Amino acid sequence: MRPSGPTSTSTTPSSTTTPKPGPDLIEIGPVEEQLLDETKERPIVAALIDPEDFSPKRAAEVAVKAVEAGVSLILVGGSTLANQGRLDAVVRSIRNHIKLRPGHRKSRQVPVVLFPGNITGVSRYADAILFSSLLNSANPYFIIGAQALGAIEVHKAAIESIPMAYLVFGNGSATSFIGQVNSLPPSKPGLAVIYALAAKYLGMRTLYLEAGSGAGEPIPQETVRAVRKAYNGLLIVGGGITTADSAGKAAKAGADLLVIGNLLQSPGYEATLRQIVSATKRR
Ligand code: 1GP
Repeated sequence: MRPSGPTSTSTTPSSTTTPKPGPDLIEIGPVEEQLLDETKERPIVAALIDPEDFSPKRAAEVAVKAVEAGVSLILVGGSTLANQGRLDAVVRSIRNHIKLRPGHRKSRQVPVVLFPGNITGVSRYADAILFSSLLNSANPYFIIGAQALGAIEVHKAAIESIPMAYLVFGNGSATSFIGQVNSLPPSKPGLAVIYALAAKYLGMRTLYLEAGSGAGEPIPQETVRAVRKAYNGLLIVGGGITTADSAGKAAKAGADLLVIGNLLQSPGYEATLRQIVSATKRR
């Protein structure tokens, strides 16, 4: 459970119609509110679908199975996504299939949220976007350049934006290569903590600790635990989580949201996903 603090308070919509400087401009939207609410009780799980790896039809099939297995969120994105039309098609297909399942109330509430790796990662069909800054990139483009270029699309699409700090650990992942990352050593918790504190003081309400898709080892428990102590916003952990054991460890260390990507491409992933979801309940 998150330590209590200012980042977990909810906001009330203003009664005036004209936006004014202050908290209204960074209002917590319904998707973020839902995530904060659900993670008050226990950690939750997200299924990550990369449109480069799934056709729109297959993406929807996997998303529906993931919801049946108990995930609370569908993330859509990837490091090398170039085709925005493909992204739109995948997001629409997932949304349509999740919505169209009759009598399945729970699945209707599962939001589809963008997890962009670049300016091509914006789709107006999504419920929200993790509007992230790759804080430990050596290239300012990934810290603020892409965000400035992509912001107008997010504005036009009028989708909910969830401000997020993104930290990438280790070498060898597509994320660290594409993002020109000054990678954090996974077993140096102190270095992760100073970035987590910077994220907190910059007002970023969400922090994602990323080991990289397909990582041999997830972020070590000691590192997640140290970051948890320093940071009271929504803490996301992903990369290399493929078993109930590794999911349970991340949950016990204090992660609020676990992201599962690669596993969704393995035969029999549904059963493992169910075990992962139930392992996160035992913090
Ligand atoms: C990648 O953290 C996510 O951005 C998920 O990683 O594909 O290893 O599950 P995996």
